[in-house]
Amino acid sequence: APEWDYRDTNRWIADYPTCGGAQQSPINLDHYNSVGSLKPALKFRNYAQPLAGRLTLVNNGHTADIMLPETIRGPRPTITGGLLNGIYEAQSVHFHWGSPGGGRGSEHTVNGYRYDVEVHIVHKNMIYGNVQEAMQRPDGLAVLAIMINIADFPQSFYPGLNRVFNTLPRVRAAETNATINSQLSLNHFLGDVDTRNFFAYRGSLTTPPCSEAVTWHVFPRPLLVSRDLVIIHPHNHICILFIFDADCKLLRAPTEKRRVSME
Ligand code: BO1
Ligand code: ZN
Repeated sequence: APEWDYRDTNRWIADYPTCGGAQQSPINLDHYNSVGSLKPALKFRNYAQPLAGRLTLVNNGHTADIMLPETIRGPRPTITGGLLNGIYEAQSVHFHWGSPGGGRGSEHTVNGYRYDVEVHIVHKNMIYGNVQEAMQRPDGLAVLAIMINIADFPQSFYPGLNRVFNTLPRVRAAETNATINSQLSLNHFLGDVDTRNFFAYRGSLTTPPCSEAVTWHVFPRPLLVSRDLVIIHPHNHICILFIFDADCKLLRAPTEKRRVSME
């Protein structure tokens, strides 16, 4: 059995005391309770760099995770700016989504609104040696959250996201892997999201150990993708799918809300 799951998130605190902390993510990002402040734009370096010949999509029992290989040819993709001090290197990409009939799947909400899918690009502060070490530091990690909604009339086509979603059926079972045989760059996960518009706040990992080590940048303007892009796993009862319930929301109440607008 996995060490934790989404069915009883109230138990997280018992096994991971940090999940009861005061700066827990996700939160509802509320314009009304946010503070607008001028911040430098987020800067993306090497986001167009091909990640590798092939990428491995892993069902780790909680999510579908893409670890970026250590042996990336060329320099590592990084981000700076926004609420960040320093340079943060991309480590992994994963997804949060809902179950059919079970509601939408984003973790963060904006003015109480939940999106269909939330993509997380996890970055590590360059000054720390690895993710485990960075997780112990308040400035250790930076996660970008890209929202996706299913739309009947999508505005754009996202071939990179398409290839990832098309691979999901091959990792239905926990602890299985599949190879994505195409050249992807991190730009494929950003799509054409408006990165000038973001909420930024200091919070935590959204799952155990819930370390309060994450500076979040959440882009509220969703990518619109076509239904057939994501409904390729119609009766998925595997553990990588989850729904947030009321208890979960209560448990992980908002603690800090700050809106940073670049406009
Ligand atoms: S999230 O972005 O807040 N949903 C999030 C939640 C948990 C993790 C990462 C991001 N966990 C950590 C694992 C590490 C792993 C790292 C990078 O993810 O605890 O073992 O190296 O994927
Ligand atoms: Zn996540």
